[in-house]
Amino acid sequence: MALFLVLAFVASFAGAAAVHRIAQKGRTFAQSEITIPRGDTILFTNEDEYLHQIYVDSKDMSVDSPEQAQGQTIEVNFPRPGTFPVRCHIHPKMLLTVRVE
Ligand SMILES: [Cu+2]
Repeated sequence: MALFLVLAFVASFAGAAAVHRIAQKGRTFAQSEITIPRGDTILFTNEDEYLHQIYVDSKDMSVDSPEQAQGQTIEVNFPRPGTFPVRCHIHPKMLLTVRVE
């Protein structure tokens, strides 16, 4: 019985979602695109001295974060497959393309 519980515990973590980190630095995202499995989370950390913000506006996903001071991290989960542009209201040129498989 104890062995069964251990195996069930391991199995439940084998498919666990991962976390990716992308900085906002120099008024841009540290990378312009990323491909992740469905259910993963991206942590966006503001490494600039000015404010940033995160938004996604697509038919399958809508995110609109508060303004993000230097050093603050915003966490965004991507539960659905598709291609999602991640942007910043404050800096319209900032664009990260997230492909969720
Ligand atoms: Cu910004």
